[in-house]
Amino acid sequence: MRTQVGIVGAGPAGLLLGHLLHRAGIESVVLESRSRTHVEERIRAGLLEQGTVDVLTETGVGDRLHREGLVHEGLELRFDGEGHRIPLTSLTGRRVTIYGQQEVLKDLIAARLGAGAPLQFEVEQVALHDLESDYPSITYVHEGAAQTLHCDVIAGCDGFHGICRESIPAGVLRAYERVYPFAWLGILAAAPPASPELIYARHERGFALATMRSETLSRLYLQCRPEEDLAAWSDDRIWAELHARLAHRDLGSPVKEGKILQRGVTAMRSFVVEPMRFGRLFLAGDAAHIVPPTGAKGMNLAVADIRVLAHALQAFYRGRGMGLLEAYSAKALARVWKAQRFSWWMTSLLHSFDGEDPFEHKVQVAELDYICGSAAGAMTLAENYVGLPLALG
Ligand code: RFL
Ligand code: PHB
Repeated sequence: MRTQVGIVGAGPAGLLLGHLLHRAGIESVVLESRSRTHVEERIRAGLLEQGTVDVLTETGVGDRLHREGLVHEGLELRFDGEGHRIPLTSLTGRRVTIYGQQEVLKDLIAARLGAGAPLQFEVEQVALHDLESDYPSITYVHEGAAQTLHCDVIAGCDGFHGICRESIPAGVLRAYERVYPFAWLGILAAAPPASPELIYARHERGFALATMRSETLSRLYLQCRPEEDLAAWSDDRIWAELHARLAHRDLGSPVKEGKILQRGVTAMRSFVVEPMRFGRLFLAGDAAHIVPPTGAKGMNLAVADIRVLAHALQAFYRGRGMGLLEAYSAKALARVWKAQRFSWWMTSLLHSFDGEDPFEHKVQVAELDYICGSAAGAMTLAENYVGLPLALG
């Protein structure tokens, strides 16, 4: 088999790349190791920057997102028992939208299969070859048959645990990493949101976040230990902890209880590899970088990488040479590092580290107070949260 671009992974990065290339008349094959049901039901990110919404809308996959997504113009920071609103839209002119990552994936999968473009689920033993030549290839097994896919370029969109990054010889990449001494316990509950806007709470007992998926579905997170045993968390314990951490001093807890539909623990890590390229292999999204979820940047960064990569691939196929592909890694990394910085900063601002150090607590609260009390402080948070501009160049 032959195609122009071989795409490994059908997450937001791989599926969006396939979609943008298809619209530009460039052929691709998307290979995914999991089943379609698994990909469409895996609950992960939920908050889309305006730039992410814009690219989905402009390329014809935004209809359901506009019908079902919840548009937000602000968020709340809660600390020392009080709430402070950051008016994102009046500060930046931009808005964010709550729409589950798996819903974005359903829309992209439907568009791709509707267009008859190749997307294979449940592929096994994926391996990359001849990355330093002009004729790279991907071998894999699908429905019991061994396959070879010859391509011009390979896009490594297979997430943090994928094989693409690992296929690059030792010594080529430099990795930068920070592992945090905590994790998030997340639940999805059949309950109305705690509040119409997200609440990010800093509390002595640990961070908590109240977000949502719809008017009747809440998504709630609690800071916990990295090795946390879910079995130790009864429903009652989860709700009690959410009430305690999200409570307002005078108004009490805004959290509304409901049946817990799903629960899980997510490790927290910052990770970047440089460069995001080896020969004809280009890494994008979580395959190249991970952020802690506090800044809601992971999926949005994957989308931004893909916009840069798709633009460079179009230039390549229009006969403009390798110039923009050569520049891809540096261009993507400039934005990646700003999102890394923001995610690390939001994480440091809102979590408790190593029990409760009273000095650290005071400094965190002073910084939160500054952000909420100063136009410059609020703007710093707002412009990063809604997403920094992306120039394709
Ligand atoms: P993905 O989504 O991990 O997709 C990679 C795909 O590749 C497949 N795969 C392979 N396919 C073929 N061959 C192989 N050898 C393969 N190995 C793996 C996998 O099955 C998968 O389908 O990476 P991608 O596309 O780069 O997208 C990244 C995002 O998924 C991720 O950054 C976000 O989910 C992070 N994230 C958030 N991001 C946001 O922008 N906003 C948020 O509000 C937000 N909240 C979150 C999050 C992540 C979370 N978790 C669970 C990690 C909240 C949580 C709790
Ligand atoms: C979510 O809705 O799942 C979500 C929102 C904001 C975050 C992280 C997760 O910072």
